[in-house]
Amino acid sequence: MKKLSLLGLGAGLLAALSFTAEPAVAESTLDIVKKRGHLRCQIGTPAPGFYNLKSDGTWVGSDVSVCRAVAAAIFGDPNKVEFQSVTSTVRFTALANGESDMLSRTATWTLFRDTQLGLNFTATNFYDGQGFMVPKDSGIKSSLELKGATVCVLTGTTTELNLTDYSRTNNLDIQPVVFQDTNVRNETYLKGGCDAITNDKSGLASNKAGFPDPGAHTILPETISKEPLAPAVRKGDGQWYDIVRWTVFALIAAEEMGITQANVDDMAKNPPSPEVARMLGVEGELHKGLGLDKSWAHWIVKSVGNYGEIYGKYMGDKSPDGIGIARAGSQNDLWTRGGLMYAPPFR
Ligand SMILES: N[C@@H](CCC(=O)N[C@@H](CS)C(=O)NCC(=O)O)C(=O)O
Repeated sequence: MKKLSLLGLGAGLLAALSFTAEPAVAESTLDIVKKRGHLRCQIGTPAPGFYNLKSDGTWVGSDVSVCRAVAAAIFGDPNKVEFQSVTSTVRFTALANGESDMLSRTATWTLFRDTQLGLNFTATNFYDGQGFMVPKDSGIKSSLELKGATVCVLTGTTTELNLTDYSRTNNLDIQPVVFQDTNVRNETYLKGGCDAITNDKSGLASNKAGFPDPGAHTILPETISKEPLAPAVRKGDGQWYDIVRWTVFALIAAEEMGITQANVDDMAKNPPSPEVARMLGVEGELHKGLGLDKSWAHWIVKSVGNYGEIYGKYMGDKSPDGIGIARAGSQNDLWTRGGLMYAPPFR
C-alpha cells in the first residue's frame, strides 16, 4: 500500500514536472515582440507629465519614456512602439488578455493586483500618494473640511477605494461622483459638478496643468495613501519581467552613475568605473540573462536619458512639458540624496 501511494506520488510529481516544463518551450514575449518588430505598450488617455499627445501625433511623458526605454533595450530604437491609450477601467484586462506586452500608466502596485489579475508589477518608477484639489475660491484648506462634500473620482482605481476608506475613517460622509473618462470628470469638476476632485497627487498636478486657469485651483496638503506607480507585465514569463524591471533599474542606475543621454557614448568609450563598463556592455556578460544585446542599457540612456533627465523633462518644472512637481529631497529623488530611487547592483 505504502509503495503504491509512493508510486502514485512519483507519477504525480512527474506529471507536475512535465506540466511546469511546458511554458519554457512556448514562444517567449521577447521573441514575439522581436518577430512583430515593435513593442505594444499600454499608456493612459492623454495626461500631461505621464503620457501626453503632442500636436504632431507623438507621445511624450515619463510613462511613455519607460515604453520607449524597453523598445530601445530590445531594438536600439525608442520609436519601435505601438502606444495603446486605454482608460483606468480596462487597463488590467487588456494586458492580461495579451493585447499589449506591458503597461506603463500610473498604475499602483497593490497586493490584489499583483496576485489576482494575472499580472506582475516590476519596479516602482514614481512614488505617489492620493490627495484632493478644490477651487481656490472655496476657501477649503484641509481635506478634513470636506464633510458631506461631493468628490469627483475615476472608477476602477485605488483612488475610488481610498476615498471610501478616508471618508469612513474620518466620518466625513463624502459623496463620490464616479467617472470612467478623465475628461468628463475634469469638465464636471470645472463646471462645479463636485466640490473637489481626488487623484494621485501627481495626477492632480497633471490635471491642474491642463486646466484653463491652473492658478484657480489648490491641491490640499494631506496625502491619504501610498501609491507606488510601477510598470506591469503579464505573469508567467520571467525573462520578460526581468527585461522591464531592469530597464527601470538601468534608468535609475544611470543617474546614480552620472551617465546621461549626452555623455553615454563617451562613457562607453572610456568607462570611469568597472560598474559603468559592465552596465554599458563594455565588460562582462550581464546582458545574457536578459536575452538582449550587450548594448541594451547604452541604447536606453542614449534614447531617453536617465531617470533624472526624464523626471526633469516631464514631471519637473524645468521644461514646457513638465508638470512642476519638485523632486529634490522627495521620495522620487535618488537614495543617495534621501529619496527612494534605488537600483540593485549591476554585477
Ligand atoms: N494610481 C491609481 C490611479 C490611476 C489613474 O487613474 N491615474 C489617472 C492619472 S491622471 C489616469 O490614468 N487618468 C487617465 C485615464 O484614466 O485614462 C490606480 O492605479 O488605480
